[in-house]
Amino acid sequence: MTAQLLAVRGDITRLEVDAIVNAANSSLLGGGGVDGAIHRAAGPELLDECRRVGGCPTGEARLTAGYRLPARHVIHTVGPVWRGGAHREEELLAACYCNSLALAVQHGLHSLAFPCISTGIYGFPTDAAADIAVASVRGAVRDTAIEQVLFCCFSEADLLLYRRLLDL
Ligand code: AR6
Repeated sequence: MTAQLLAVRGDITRLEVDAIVNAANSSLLGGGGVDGAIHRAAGPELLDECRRVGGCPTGEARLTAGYRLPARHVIHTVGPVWRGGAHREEELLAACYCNSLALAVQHGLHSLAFPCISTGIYGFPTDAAADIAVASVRGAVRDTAIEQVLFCCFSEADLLLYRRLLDL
């Protein structure tokens, strides 16, 4: 079966999917942006579990429960900080999408939602990031049990970028 890839606009903490992906930092101890929103909505139990996980290197992903979120799980991944493009930023961003999906597959999940990883505080150019996100997800869902992937855009500009890439 081919997975459905969709772009939606809104707050990722409201989505009822098997897992939402968090654009975290390598401490996994919370921060601003989408990370802050996810921790606020999930409640303090999420931070307790993240402390036990003990961090995550850039490009990798870790799974926790979703606690008070409508999503059953959170997949925390750490995007690269944009430093001009010559520091493996593209490869590391692609790894975030691929490793998050691989973790979802390992845990038997079927639906997940991604924010636009690295494009806020970490400064990755939004159009290049969207190209990488869509290409990585298209490749990684092939021959898996993943049924639906939502690209959750916070801005109208991001929504338009993803809609164009997904031919919606
Ligand atoms: N739902 C969906 N998307 C959101 C939400 C939300 N509730 N809030 C923000 N966004 P950012 P990064 C969008 O900065 O660039 C944290 O402090 C936002 O508009 O959250 O990967 C971490 O702890 C943007 O499009 O993540 C790290 O230190 C996208 O989410 C650092 O920020 C990502 O922006 C990670 O920076």
